[in-house]
Amino acid sequence: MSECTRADVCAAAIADAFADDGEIFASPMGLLPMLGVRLAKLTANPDLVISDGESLFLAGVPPLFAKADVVEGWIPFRRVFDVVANGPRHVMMGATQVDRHGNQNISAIGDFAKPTRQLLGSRGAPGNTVNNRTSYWVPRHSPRVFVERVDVVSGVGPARAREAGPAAARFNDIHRIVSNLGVFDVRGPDDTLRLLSVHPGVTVDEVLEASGCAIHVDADTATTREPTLEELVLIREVLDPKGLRFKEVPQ
Ligand code: F8G
Repeated sequence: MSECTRADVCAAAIADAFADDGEIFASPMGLLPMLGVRLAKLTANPDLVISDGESLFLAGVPPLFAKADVVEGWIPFRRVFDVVANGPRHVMMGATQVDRHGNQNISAIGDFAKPTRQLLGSRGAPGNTVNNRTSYWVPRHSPRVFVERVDVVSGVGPARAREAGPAAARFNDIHRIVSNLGVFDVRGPDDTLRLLSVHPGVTVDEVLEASGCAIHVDADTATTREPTLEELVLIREVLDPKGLRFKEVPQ
């Protein structure tokens, strides 16, 4: 088995973000999140409930983008909203920007009155972040993604959720931010970004230089674990034999 790649490390880090969730609905948005969630279901958390991202709960764990062979239930978008409101869900979204208070933006770049770039719109982010455990995946860590203040708040971080009142703060749970350089949470001082681990081969200074905002660093920062041999076999031979993950993390 050849050395593990950064993409493999990211997949295992994302799997770890879902490892302790138990029997809840995992909603991974994007390729590496989908890979990590399926890896978690095949290893640390077999109770995780997964879907094809469109309308079907899956009983098995098919490779990325393969047709589901065993279907367990019906989960079109309108029913996803029922699960969102009810709570037992962990969503991993993308983040065009994320700020040091854990707010996320997938809506627009620039001044709100006249944005320079229109992105996806906030989509499910506001409802997700006040109802469900929410994590973010950032495939290209850079100062324009990790910013002091997001241009538009799509996903709400802990401080803003508290400002909005107890109903918004009660279930706000920004769990992990996994980037191609490291793993973060929002348990730094005053609920700000904290570096939990750097991926193998990455230094803390590299992470800080690649970030446009302050990030809290504990005295001893861990190194993100490498995937086990079992996980590498699952990633390479079962879930992503075509190497689609290298489109997002080309290492
Ligand atoms: C930037 C930056 C930056 C990009 N700073 N500029 C520039 C400055 C870049 C380009 C231009 C475009 C529950 C639920 C839902 C549902 C359920 C309910 C959700 C029903 C489903 C449907 C719904 C939300 C899911 C995500 C988002 C995942 C992404 C990104 C992308 C690419 C990574 C794929 N920092 N960045 N620019 N959605 N997507 O130079 O300029 O902007 O750049 O939960 O929906 O409604 O509710 O982004 O942009 O999680 O993360 O979108 O938009 O394609 O092309 O990179 O080149 O044009 O000059 P992109 P990109 P230029 S949950």
